[in-house]
Amino acid sequence: MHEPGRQAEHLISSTPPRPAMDHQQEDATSEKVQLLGMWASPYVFKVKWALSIKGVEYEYVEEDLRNKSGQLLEHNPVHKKVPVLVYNGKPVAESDVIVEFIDEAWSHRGGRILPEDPHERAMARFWARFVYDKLKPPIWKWFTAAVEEEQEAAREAAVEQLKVLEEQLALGGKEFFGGESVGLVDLSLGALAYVIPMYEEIIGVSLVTEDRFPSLYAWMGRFLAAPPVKDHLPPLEKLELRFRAIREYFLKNT
Ligand SMILES: N[C@@H](CCC(=O)N[C@@H](CS)C(=O)NCC(=O)O)C(=O)O
Repeated sequence: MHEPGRQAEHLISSTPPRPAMDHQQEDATSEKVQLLGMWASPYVFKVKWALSIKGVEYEYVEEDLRNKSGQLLEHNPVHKKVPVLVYNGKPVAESDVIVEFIDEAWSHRGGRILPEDPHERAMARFWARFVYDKLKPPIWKWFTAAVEEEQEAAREAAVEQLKVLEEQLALGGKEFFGGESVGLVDLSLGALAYVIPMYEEIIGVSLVTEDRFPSLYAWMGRFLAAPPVKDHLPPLEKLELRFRAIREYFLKNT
């Protein structure tokens, strides 16, 4: 029998581990880090890139989301979704929460994911949310719309939000939203660097072109080539097949 209240309490009240790098000497053998994920999930990749920035070793556990494991249900009883990071048996769920946990738990190792300055940190969180709240919905709508007018309206809506992001990146004048290296906003936007070209290919319409969005276009290439990212990408051909199937499904069923 599930006891959602008790399980949620377990998730919320778990004592957070000491920052891993509080120890004078790192004892990697005393740390056990597991990541429950799914090969195509952009949320999981966000966490993989964050772990890569910090150089954290971990065991990756692939979940079958149609037949979720007892471990996933136990560790994320509220949402029952991946990713879940399990640090010495203690679970952390929700990718944004996990990324911040990683930045804090291994604060003295690897690059910073969130800026040190509180205002800059707030701004990074703001733009990371912008990506989820304002940018991803019209892009997904553009990809899945079956009716041409709806698809065009979604494309225009996505272009408006992309303009905002383009301006923001150009204003910063840096390689990444996080400055000279990949940070929170880059991680949140990250999967779009390979997803948008796939959508463009499948639909046969371009969205982020070099002439329309020069800064974003250059960022996409830089992000995919960045050291914490380039060796941790999903199998792109398999992913494209999956997206083709998803688009077929929406075309048939809407
Ligand atoms: N807000 C969550 C979203 C995670 C999410 O949607 N995960 C999907 C895979 S991409 C999942 O586990 N879906 C299983 C389900 O909905 O049952 C996060 O940021 O971690």
